[in-house]
Amino acid sequence: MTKSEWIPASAGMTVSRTALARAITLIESTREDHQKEAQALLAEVLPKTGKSIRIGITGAPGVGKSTFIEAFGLHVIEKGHKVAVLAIDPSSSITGGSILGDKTRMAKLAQNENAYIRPSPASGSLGGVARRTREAMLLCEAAGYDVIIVETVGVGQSETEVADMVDMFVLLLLPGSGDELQGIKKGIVELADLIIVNKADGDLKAQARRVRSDYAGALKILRTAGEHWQPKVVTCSALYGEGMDAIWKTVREFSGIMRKNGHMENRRAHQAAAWMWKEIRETLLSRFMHHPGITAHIQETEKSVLKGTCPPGLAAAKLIRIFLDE
Ligand SMILES: Nc1nc2c(ncn2[C@@H]2O[C@H](COP(=O)(O)OP(=O)(O)OP(=O)(O)O)[C@@H](O)[C@H]2O)c(=O)[nH]1
Ligand SMILES: [Mg+2]
Repeated sequence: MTKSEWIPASAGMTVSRTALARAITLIESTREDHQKEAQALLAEVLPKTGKSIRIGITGAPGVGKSTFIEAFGLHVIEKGHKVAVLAIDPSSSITGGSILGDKTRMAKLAQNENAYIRPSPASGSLGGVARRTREAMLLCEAAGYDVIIVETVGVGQSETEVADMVDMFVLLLLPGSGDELQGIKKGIVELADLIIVNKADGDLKAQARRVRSDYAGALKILRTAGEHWQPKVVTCSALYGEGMDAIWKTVREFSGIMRKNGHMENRRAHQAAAWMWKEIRETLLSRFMHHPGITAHIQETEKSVLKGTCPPGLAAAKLIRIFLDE
């Protein structure tokens, strides 16, 4: 990846999708030399990042995430924007398949020259997938995409990770009843900045409206007053492309409010700092687990803790001494 591909003077030239794809492949590589190159590239493009709205989308399997992203993405492109879609799926090595289906389900969007869809890596090491997604997001921004959509696929622990890397967290619901019935984990509703009841069409229309007012009521109780943004609940039909304009207006309203007074900047700064600490924790733990002295002693030490013959604190101290070579 050469500098000229990424910093094409100042003439407003855009980075090609091929160059972007290659750059993301580079950051996904676990090879040490690739990682070095990738980090250098990221440092280089950093000044060109941050000018987008980062939207996270979650919802139970089958709720219509892919259908929604296609309809919404095409709508936003029509308004003159460039859309990048990234998937995050820590469990994809187990569930697999999901994104392949997504590429075909988002066929129109995938073909649009103002869209870029990136499938999720097949597997991730310790926190690897989320890390790559964050970095891929920055690369997309540097390449001129100003609407970034991060989708959770599969049923993993990815919801909170996505919420931690985006500006606006969107939860898609079915016109059914109850969080548990919808397969939504505890605490996710509280994280949402926008709830969309999808499939508000045909026979389901009335029920969708009911669900909307139920959640609107629930959110009033959940979220405290005085926050910068009061979460909204809307209905849409991704299949028929209904409600996209209202949703895009809501996204713009959110973005406007959050940018005012630096709320968004502040949130991103905290996300970046948290990301750094996460990297430190994960890198240290990974080094620890691969340390020859640790691999030689970890099992017997853990056994002695399990048996109760060694206190956990002492066991940890011993292992850490080995790791630090003291
Ligand atoms: N009636 C109706 N059906 C919809 C709507 N949106 C999606 N569907 C249908 O719901 C099914 C699932 O849609 P997807 O977009 O694949 O859902 P998803 O959430 O991406 O599913 P996973 O990726 O498997 O988690 C498909 O058969 C869609 O055609 C809608 O607005 N109305
Ligand atoms: Mg999907």
